[in-house]
Amino acid sequence: MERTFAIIKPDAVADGNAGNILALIEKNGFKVLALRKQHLTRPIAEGFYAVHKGKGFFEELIAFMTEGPVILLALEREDAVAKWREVMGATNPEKAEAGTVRKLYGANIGRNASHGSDSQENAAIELAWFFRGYELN
Ligand code: RTP
Ligand code: MG
Repeated sequence: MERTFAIIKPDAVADGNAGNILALIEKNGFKVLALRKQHLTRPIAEGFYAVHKGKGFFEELIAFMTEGPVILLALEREDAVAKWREVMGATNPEKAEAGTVRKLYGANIGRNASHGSDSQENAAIELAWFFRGYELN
């Protein structure tokens, strides 16, 4: 079994799409190990997205991720990292496959409804950034 880290981003939470996204997560065979609603502060969001610091979209990304509450998720499944990125679809909703989270609920490349770790290594780092070990069971 593999774990990944997911975020239902502020746009999707504000639009009332969190339940639909959770249903899609369960329909695709993920076990929700941990779940928490949280309004990210700037230091937490900047730490989480530190890899993007210096890029043109960084400020816009931090403003977006801190504009309202998100839902943080620890997910488990076989091949969880790749499978969750498949269920989310491409970063740009316009390029995402039909039926994916971003196609269904994303507005544009910035406001794209969800996050997913891009490797097993980053999944472990991101899970540890947001959850305590005892929460992951
Ligand atoms: P994520 O990390 O959120 O799962 O998304 P990703 O791997 O598909 O995309 P990544 O390149 O890591 O970008 C992180 C997030 O930054 C925003 N973004 N905006 N305006 C832009 O050109 C732009 N590019 C990226 C998106 O919210 C993206 O998910
Ligand atoms: Mg990424």
